[in-house]
Amino acid sequence: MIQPKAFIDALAKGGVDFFAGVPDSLLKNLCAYIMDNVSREMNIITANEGNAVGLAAGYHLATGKVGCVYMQNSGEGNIVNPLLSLVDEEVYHIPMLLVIGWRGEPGVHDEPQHKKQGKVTLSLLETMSIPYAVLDADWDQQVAQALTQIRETNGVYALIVRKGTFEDYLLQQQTVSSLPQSREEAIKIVVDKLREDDIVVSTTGMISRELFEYREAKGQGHAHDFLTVGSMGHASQIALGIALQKPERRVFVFDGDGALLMHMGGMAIIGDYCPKNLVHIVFNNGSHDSVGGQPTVGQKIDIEAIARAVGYADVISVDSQESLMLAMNHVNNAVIEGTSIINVNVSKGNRENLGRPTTTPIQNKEAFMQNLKE
Ligand SMILES: Cc1ncc(C[n+]2csc(CCOP(=O)(O)OP(=O)(O)O)c2C)c(N)n1
Repeated sequence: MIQPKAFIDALAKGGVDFFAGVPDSLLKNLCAYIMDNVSREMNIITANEGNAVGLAAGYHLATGKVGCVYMQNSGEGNIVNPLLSLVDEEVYHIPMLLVIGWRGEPGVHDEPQHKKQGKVTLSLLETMSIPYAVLDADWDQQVAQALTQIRETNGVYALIVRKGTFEDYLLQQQTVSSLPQSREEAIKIVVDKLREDDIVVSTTGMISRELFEYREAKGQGHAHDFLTVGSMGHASQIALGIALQKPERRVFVFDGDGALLMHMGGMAIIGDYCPKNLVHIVFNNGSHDSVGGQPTVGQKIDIEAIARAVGYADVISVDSQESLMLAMNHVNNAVIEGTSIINVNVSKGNRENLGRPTTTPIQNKEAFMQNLKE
């Protein structure tokens, strides 16, 4: 296993000390070490992985130096466009190091949303003519070789990180939240206030897992919920797609702040169409809780003001169980001529023994579509 410190020191020795990226569970220890030991100016947690490529490109333009982009392989799709139309040698030819967590590696058990991405992770890089190495015991030589190749070719190089590659490192800069409710408690309050025929589109990570477990505990089945297990940041648009076709059904989005930020432009499209059967709920813990708790700007920005500015009809922000109940009563009883949003500030963290959905994505989709027909 590699010590995060030794890895970052090896990069620094090779002149790489600027980082941008979206955290990943396989890179949790590495990301935590970077958070604690690299200044805010030199480590930028971006809204999505494509933005991280943009930042590393800007860093190179300003300094002539090579930046490092860290990410989960789920984010490969988000980097394809800036890699091919900005960074590529046939365009601006900008050097960059990618560090990519390999979820869904063939032969290693993982969740369904990672399987296909895991299979094509390396071949996608090959298609983009990006050389790579899968880190192993000779990691220090691999890092040196990667940096030499980047220097010699002025190109991009990817280091692929398998599960269990990095030694543990515990984030020192833990932000302690004083908010009185957890995300799971907030989810329960909202679910308890839903009507029989309301449906939910929930986002990637623990939000979907907590929703699944609560439905299980209540014996309600799962046909009301579309669990967006992958495709981070797109749940609100899936919900918009449904809401516009099924105006007689109320559609609730259970979003995360990280997911909301990742593709925030979607809010403006919701605001423009503004269906009154859509309710956007953001469980805002100011962090990427599902992959290690690294901070987002979720609790620094005014989500209410943004929603209002892009045209949401009803905007509420709450930070206690009581105010969430009142907000749900309002959404249930008031006449609102458009889409509502409730920003629910919650504390970080989750239950240790939180399970995962036991239904497959296809079973989930079929039951959900059947429910929508009824
Ligand atoms: C495109 C993409 N990038 C990164 C990930 C890894 N990932 C899964 S959940 C998650 C954090 C989600 O944060 P948020 O939406 O705030 O929800 P929370 O986990 O805090 O409840 C990340 C980064 C992913 N699944 N897809």
